[in-house]
Amino acid sequence: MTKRRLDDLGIFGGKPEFQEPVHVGQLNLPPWERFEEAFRGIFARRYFTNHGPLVRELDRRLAEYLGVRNVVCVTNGTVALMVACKAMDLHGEVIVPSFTFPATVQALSWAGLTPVFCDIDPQTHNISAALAEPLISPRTSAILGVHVWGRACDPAGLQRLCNARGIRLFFDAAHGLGCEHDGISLATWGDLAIYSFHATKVFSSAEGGCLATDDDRLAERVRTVRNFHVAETFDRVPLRINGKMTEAQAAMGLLSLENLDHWIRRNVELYRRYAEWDVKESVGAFVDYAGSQRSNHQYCIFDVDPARLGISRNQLLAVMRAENVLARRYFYPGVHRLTPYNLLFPDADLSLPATIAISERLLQLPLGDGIDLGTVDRITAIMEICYRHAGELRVRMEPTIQQ
Ligand code: T4K
Repeated sequence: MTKRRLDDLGIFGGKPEFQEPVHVGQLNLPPWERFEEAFRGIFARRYFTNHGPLVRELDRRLAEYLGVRNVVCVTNGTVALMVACKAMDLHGEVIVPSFTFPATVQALSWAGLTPVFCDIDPQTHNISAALAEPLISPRTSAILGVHVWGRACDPAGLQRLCNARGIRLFFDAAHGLGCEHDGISLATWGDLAIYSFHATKVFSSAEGGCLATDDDRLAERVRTVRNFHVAETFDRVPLRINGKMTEAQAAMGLLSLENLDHWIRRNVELYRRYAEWDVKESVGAFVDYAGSQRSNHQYCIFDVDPARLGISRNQLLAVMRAENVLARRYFYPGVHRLTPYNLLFPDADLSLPATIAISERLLQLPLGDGIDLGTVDRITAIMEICYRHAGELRVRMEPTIQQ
């Protein structure tokens, strides 16, 4: 039964709206029969890894889908970033947002590079050329832009800046498979882009990722760094790693690609349902994917402004958790506030005001094939109770959860 009053809410002792947890991740599943068939093939061939036929097919099919000359599949998105840094021979400092998943910055640390945190534009949630330019120093070797939520991270502006200053540009497009900017795939900007195929992404190989580039020579270096195997040798490559994707991952990835358009359409449908509620109630908290973007709509983001919604993001989160809706606070509190970066850069807060403000406001709500329109209606019904009874809710939640 739909909840109507504050006392119906789980946080005040009501029965949770959902018996099973409702997750933020996409967790999309290809048809079981097709998966079984693919695995029968792997068993029959007894060929499990080391650039098998399915991985090579996925490389090819993704290159076609993304409109780039080369795709190199790897174990996951984090390894893709680590491989990228070594293949590009980066050194010294790399300018990077703090408003990102920690893996973006940790990959730089693994590669022996120093992150220089750049603030974001509060509208786009991304860094821009204007924000990055003052951070360039003689030690800067690259800018690593992140296409947060799959929204393009000022690619043309950053490209102009990097060309002018003679530094490399690469992108973390972990969220961006299926996204375009001005009709162009995000894969084609910069020297290369990396993607994540984690289970929570719209395109999944359970774990997985890839590097995409139009630069054939860079692609060869990527292939070499990705593989500790000595059969492929090239000139000076700093360090190698085992980042090879398995055949099992590739099987899942190939089936995901077949279903990708369907899953994106599904996300759009669910996203619109959230948005309809947002517009009807004039909450204005919904972060849209308008303009020149084509988006995979993989993240449903509410910008919780307490002045409009009446309660804070953390209060809404606590209400959702009590209903078994496992909403998430990506990317709280900003990587620069996490150890070891808070110890290395104790004054970073001063130069990252938008990062801090945005990280304290956003809440990601469930999307993906595992939920339906009815689930969205039940979630927005909970939000509606919060919105309509915000004053009383604030008082009753004190002093447990404030900010
Ligand atoms: N760059 C950026 C900008 C990224 O966002 C990421 C990863 C990366 C780089 C690195 O890419 P990878 O190395 O991961 O390929 C999740 C994902 O693990 C991570 O891939 C993603 N970004 C990040 C935004 O979200 P967590 O720690 O928040 O996820 P987790 O495990 O808590 O799962 C989310 C929800 O899904 C939970 O409610 C549990 C549920 N779940 C999860 C998995 C894995 C399931 O129900 N089944 C599952 O199999 O990081």
